[in-house]
Amino acid sequence: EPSTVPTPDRTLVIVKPDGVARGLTGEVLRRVEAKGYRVVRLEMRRATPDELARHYAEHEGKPFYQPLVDFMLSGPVVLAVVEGHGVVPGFRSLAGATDPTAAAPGTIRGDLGRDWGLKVQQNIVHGSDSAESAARETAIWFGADA
Ligand code: RTP
Ligand code: MG
Repeated sequence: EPSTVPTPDRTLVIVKPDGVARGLTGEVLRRVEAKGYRVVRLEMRRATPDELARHYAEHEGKPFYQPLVDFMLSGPVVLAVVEGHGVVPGFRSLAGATDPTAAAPGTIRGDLGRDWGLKVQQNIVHGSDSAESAARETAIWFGADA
């Protein structure tokens, strides 16, 4: 990032339990760094039910909500704060469509994901959908000072 950019944008990336279990953490971070974005915080741990209730509050009541929470509790996740101008839509482009069957080849989900016939789409990564979501989610996972 050129030092003339005063406040680079930030997004919250999560390598979901399927991505971690399949050994794709390095591949996801490689794509993020190869694109030119910078990983500024990185942590592997298990999510808690409280963190997931807050993170996925917008989906509460939807049919995939409980399967989604159970999936996200099924193993460790890797949390990354990623920085760079335009990184919020930029990482969404790298990730590809939510449904890995529909996601274009060249994207993380399109290249590495598939339909496993489960109640919830296991699609390797999460990326914040707006700057406001990124700030909210970063505070959930890393605290207000992140
Ligand atoms: P994400 O939040 O994980 O970056 O993905 P997204 O914006 O593309 O998708 P969103 O609509 O926010 O949904 C959150 C996650 O829920 C799972 N999902 N499964 N019908 C289904 O099986 C279904 N719909 C959503 C996916 O893991 C999705 O990423
Ligand atoms: Mg989303």
